[in-house]
Amino acid sequence: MPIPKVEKIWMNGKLINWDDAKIHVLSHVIHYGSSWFEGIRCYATKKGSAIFRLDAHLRRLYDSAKIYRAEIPYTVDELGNAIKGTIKANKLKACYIRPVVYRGYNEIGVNPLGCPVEVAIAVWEWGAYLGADALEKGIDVCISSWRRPAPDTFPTMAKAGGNYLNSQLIKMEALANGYAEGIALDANGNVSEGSGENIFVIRDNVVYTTPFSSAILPGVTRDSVIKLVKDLGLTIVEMAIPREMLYIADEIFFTGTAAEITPIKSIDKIAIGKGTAGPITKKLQSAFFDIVNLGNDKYKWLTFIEE
Ligand code: PPE
Repeated sequence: MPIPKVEKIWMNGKLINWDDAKIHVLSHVIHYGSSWFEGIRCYATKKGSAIFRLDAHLRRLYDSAKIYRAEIPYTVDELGNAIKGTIKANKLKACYIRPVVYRGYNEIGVNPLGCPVEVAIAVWEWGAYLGADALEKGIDVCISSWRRPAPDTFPTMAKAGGNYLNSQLIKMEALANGYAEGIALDANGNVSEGSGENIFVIRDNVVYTTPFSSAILPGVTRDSVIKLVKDLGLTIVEMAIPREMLYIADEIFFTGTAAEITPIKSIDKIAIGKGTAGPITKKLQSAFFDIVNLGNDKYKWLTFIEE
């Protein structure tokens, strides 16, 4: 789907026209993958437009840059205000927000330190990530033949553009084989995550998810769902998950900003549970959508655009 164009993009401190948001072909990021980004959703709640967990996403953006010794030339508050300003300027009620920090144009060569750290923020309307029926009926996925990076190769706690070459391989292979998404194992052969989602597995009413040490991105939705699981009075266990535990699970779902809470109905053509969204998945979906649709903010997760 082509990106649904809006009017303005925030780039290095200014709102400019969508078509003018360009960079030089010799920018460091193009050649060496030196970018860090976020995906954030703004929801049209019953109480007004609100950004979901803005602080957590901005924190991860600064963390990602720090891991790569890049200093973002704006404060957290400045970027938070820029995000709100970009949504307002484009008159959107609900949207996906994509802040991206990148090494720009100056020197060539691997060493990034001589290249400026630049920032852009784009917003657009983005519906269900894994298809219209996905949230309700679930999706068919496979285990990827591609693994997530070993711990001392690419840091997966950084949401770096370069990491998404690995994600692209996982996604393309899954699509080529007729699946909606792929799940990658980590370097030890334990379950890691999807190309753009974390994973939760339920068996005998216990909810399991993979730990940071399984080469995952520390998802903001993952963190939110862990809190929702605890509030439902259920047990959450973060542990290395063997591949075969997926096949014998009662329920499995993906979490992500784009994917939200998407049930998985089969893995490698083995039906999971009854082959539809299970009861705990449905409870968690309804707790999540109550917050973002109704604007019930008991967790202080929403930043309303108009205070
Ligand atoms: N793992 C990966 C690899 C990942 O990219 C995401 C988000 C997650 C886990 C979940 O993280 P969080 O959104 O904080 O709950 N993937 C983003 C990009 C998707 C894309 O195609 O672009 C997203 O969901 O916005």
